[in-house]
Amino acid sequence: MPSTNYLLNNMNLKSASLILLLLFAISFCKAQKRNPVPVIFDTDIAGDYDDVGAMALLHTFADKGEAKILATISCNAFETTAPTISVINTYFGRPEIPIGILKKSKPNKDCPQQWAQAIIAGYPHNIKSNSQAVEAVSLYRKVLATQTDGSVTIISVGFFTNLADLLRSGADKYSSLTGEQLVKQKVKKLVSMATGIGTDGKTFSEYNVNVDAASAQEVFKNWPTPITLSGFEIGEKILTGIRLVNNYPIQNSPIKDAFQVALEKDKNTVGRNSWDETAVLTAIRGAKPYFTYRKLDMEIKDDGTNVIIPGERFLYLQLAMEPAAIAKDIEQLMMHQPIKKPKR
Ligand SMILES: [Ca+2]
Repeated sequence: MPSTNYLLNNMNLKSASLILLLLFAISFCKAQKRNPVPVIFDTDIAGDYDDVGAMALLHTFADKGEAKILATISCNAFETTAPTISVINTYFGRPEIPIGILKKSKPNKDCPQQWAQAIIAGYPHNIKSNSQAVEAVSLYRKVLATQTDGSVTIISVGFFTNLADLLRSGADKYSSLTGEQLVKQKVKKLVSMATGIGTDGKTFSEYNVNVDAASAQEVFKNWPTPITLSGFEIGEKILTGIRLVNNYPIQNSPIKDAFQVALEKDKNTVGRNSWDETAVLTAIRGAKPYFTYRKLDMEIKDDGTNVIIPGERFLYLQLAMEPAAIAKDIEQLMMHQPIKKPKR
């Protein structure tokens, strides 16, 4: 039979080991917890509703402490875009996020399925018209000027109009730097849903690029930070929205309503392609485990066609999992409910 002393010593040893293990676990968890990614989100939200899914993902990541949304900016002059962004920011309890818009007449791409008009009519929002939103480039400059050097991720899921205008901008009251210098100093990376690789393995004409090809040409040539591209063929295969609209416990959600209206209008029973959601997912969580990268370079022709050329300027996503498995995870994030739901 062991002596009392032996038992006490043995217990102390066990307790000490347990405490050490606990301390190790705590420090490991702390090391694992990353700081939220500061993001400026640029969208053409109207012509398609994957932008709605992308905004839902972004706010979900903000609720989880993985993203900090610095500004939400429209690159589409169509009348519903700033109010739509306001509806979604308000729904997720962040009505204070600055909203910008290009103060130009083009690009102007409407909302054929009328989902934007439906959620603007049905949900509270501060920005009632595009004229109430801030001019896009001045908002970019104002926000970037106050951020830590090399910290900001820009997610672009629309046209390159604002980004080209930002590069071309000159000193103003927010910064003495040119737009290109300001981007170089403050931006960590640009993640964009744009371009594609067609059946010839080389060329494609993708909407976000060809709507304003001149701006895309400028950004692809002069943008001074790393660029990640989610090409057309990536999001095309990832279908989401059906589980969302069939999720009965989700009520009074502009995200669900937008998908419901649009899917019905399109007579779509399989789900919408998740182009823009892939850009947000990659920008915040990185490529793994869903995607891998391939390094390549591209040139944008005057008509907006992209052509692969020798070089390694861009990180280009490639699928690393079955699209259905990626869709399941994306849709789960799209079904996240706001933690600060506003009163209706
Ligand atoms: Ca888009």
